[in-house]
Amino acid sequence: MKYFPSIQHIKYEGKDSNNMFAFRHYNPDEIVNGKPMKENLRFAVAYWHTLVNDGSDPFGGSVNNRDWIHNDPMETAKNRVYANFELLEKLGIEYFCFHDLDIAPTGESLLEFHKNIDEITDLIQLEMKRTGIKVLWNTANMFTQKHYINGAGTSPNADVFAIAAAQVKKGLDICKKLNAKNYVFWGGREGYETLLNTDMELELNNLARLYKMAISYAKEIGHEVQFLIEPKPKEPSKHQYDFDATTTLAFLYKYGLEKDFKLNLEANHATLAGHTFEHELRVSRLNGVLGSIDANQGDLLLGWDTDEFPTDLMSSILAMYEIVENGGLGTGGINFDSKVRRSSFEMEDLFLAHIAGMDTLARAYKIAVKLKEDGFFDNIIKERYESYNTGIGKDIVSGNCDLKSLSEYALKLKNNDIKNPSSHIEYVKSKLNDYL
Ligand code: XUL
Ligand code: CO
Repeated sequence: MKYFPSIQHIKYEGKDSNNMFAFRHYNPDEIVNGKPMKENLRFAVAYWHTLVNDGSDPFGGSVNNRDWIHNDPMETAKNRVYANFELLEKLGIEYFCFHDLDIAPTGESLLEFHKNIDEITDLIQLEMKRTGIKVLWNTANMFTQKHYINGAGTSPNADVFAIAAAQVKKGLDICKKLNAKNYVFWGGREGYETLLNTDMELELNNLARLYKMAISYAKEIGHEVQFLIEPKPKEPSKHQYDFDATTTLAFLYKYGLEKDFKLNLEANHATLAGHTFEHELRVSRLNGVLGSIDANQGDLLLGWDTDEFPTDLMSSILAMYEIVENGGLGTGGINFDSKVRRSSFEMEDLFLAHIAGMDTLARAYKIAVKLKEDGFFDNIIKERYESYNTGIGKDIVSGNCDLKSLSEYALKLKNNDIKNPSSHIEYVKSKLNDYL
């Protein structure tokens, strides 16, 4: 069965096209920065938002028209597989990402869940073979089911820790079966409601134990995989342990895991943590852990994760600039952890939303490359820090100074000798706008 019979393969038609079902900026084969755009961007569809989400919110039920829904949950799961591959093929997207719970019904027990996963991943494997489409990453959903009420790896209940471990084991088996190069941990309930009843030390030690078990199991089954942690400060937990990139890095260093993990950064999670997306990407890049990204945007007037398709060009440019500076994302890519708005409930909106996101990021990527080629930020930064290239500045950065020698130098200075040039920040922002 075809789920999108009226939609053909989406083509690049250029910026003047009025065809809603065409790319105006994303040309998959265009060579930019030495590579085709599809390789620079490595777009991926998020199974949970695109195939599973029904448009419900805390105030109203399902609204999305989705022809793949069937009375039998296993039939729905199979239909979704076909819909997924049809959508990706028509959009020309080569990757997708999923949680175990997205692809198969949980049934009455973990055993039944695993059987369902086996059946569905057999089907996925066939479709992957037919189309050449790949899995960017998979993950275990350890937050939806009732037993995860107090977390998974950080649950106070040891049985729950064991169930989480079993889900991660199965997740890595699927990862190997479908040859995914990345495996993600997003711990939505790995956090706490109140410190009054929380053994933070045990919970964090246990989380590290779970991660270490995952590393050794991947080795045991001989699957080379990049582990990724996805930081988020809150929601559903009041406080989530992987709050942001910096907090997650401190955790990784404390437990000696910094070589085994990179980060999967999400735009809306950054803003919930009070950061810009580019801040999270910069921190990760400078620490060598920029692994992959979940592309979306939030609404800064709202305090929750709205997971909107990215359409804000300026913020996308600043994010793409970090990827350019990072020399790409390695085995990672750009996953649309984005959902259509509740009022965009038609099947075809899934196409329009992905096209909007892909066009925005393609445009942003090309501008980011131009900014790099022009030395736009490089020149500003070079000039701003030039006092470290000569004299006392050079001595400081080459490690030739101590407090005594610097004090001797400083005591000879008069206040008027200290020259701080203006940053002309308004001019810089206005010049940056010229790139839009
Ligand atoms: C939730 C979120 C997750 C992760 C994967 O905010 O971003 O969907 O991307 O578990
Ligand atoms: Co995400």
